Amino acid sequence: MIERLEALRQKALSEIKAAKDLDVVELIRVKYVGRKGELTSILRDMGSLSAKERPKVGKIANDVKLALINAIEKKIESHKKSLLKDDNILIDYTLPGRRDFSGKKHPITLVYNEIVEIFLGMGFELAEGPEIELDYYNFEALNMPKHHPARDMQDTFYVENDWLLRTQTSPVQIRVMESQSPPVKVIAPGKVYRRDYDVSHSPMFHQVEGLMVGDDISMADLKGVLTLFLHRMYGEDVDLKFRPSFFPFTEPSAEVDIQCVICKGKGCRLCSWTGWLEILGAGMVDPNVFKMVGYDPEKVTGFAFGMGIERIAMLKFGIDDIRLFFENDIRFLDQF
Ligand code: 2U9
Repeated sequence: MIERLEALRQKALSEIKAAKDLDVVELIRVKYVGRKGELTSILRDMGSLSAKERPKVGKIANDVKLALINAIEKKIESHKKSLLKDDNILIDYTLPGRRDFSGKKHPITLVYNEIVEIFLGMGFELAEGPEIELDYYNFEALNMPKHHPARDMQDTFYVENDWLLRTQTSPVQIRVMESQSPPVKVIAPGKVYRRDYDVSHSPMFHQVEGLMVGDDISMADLKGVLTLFLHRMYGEDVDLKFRPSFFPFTEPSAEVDIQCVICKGKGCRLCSWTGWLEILGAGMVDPNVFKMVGYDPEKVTGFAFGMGIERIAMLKFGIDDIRLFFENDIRFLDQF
């Protein structure tokens, strides 16, 4: 019986080796190790062996079976590989393709770019500056001397000594005015930092501020620029309201409201039943700010404005929690 097994091993292995395609390999598998195969029938005959011989023959029979199965698997693998290499025969073109995720721009980037494009279209130039700033540029030069109460309003991240994380992008405009004479017409977009965290505040958020300085720049110019901007952003038909406000760096100052994006002015939870949503702040540059940068407030006038990009985006897309922008949940980001 051992001889029969060895002969079968040799014969089967050489047949496997010579097989030209996978159909032949399958036939060989059935012929030798299938339920009615030659090896199976030899194993069935083991009942006639003596108790002494049975374990020895059984082990050899098992070895032969494993060797054949092994050789068949190897043959199938190498056959598949060679087919793939040769002419891609094994690729089933009818299978649905694997869909890749396509990257998308973050909603804040989309709105950021849109805002910048609108102001570039009105002739503003881009200005940038450091996020770690000197106290002087963030506060002093903007008419907020030490112990000014407005410094408390903007809870600040201090780095060390006079260094801090800017709480607004206004220091950029101070640096621009220090380095060039009027006229000035710039926007300063970028990251700002405040110690605040809830549904409408994030410790890091984005602002776009604007500054236009020259001869005879008036509140009417400010109103014209902001009206054009908000109509481009939210549609020509949206109503606007300019109302008086106060900022240390502008005098007079105004806040601008847009008609509620949800109820269109009728009154709802989002607008606290007023029909209006606060969207940005603005004003005429305070003469003290001009003095700090060496501009003569008797000769030049200018307007400035500031807005939070997250707020602009929340009202544009109807998002009620600022934290969604920073959690990076694909299900949220995929919608834009
Ligand atoms: C210079 C002079 C004046 C920038 C201005 C605002 C009004 C304002 C807020 C909007 C929402 C900040 O992100 S927010 O909380 N900003 O209301 N910003 S005027 O005024 C300047 C800037 C630079 C040299």
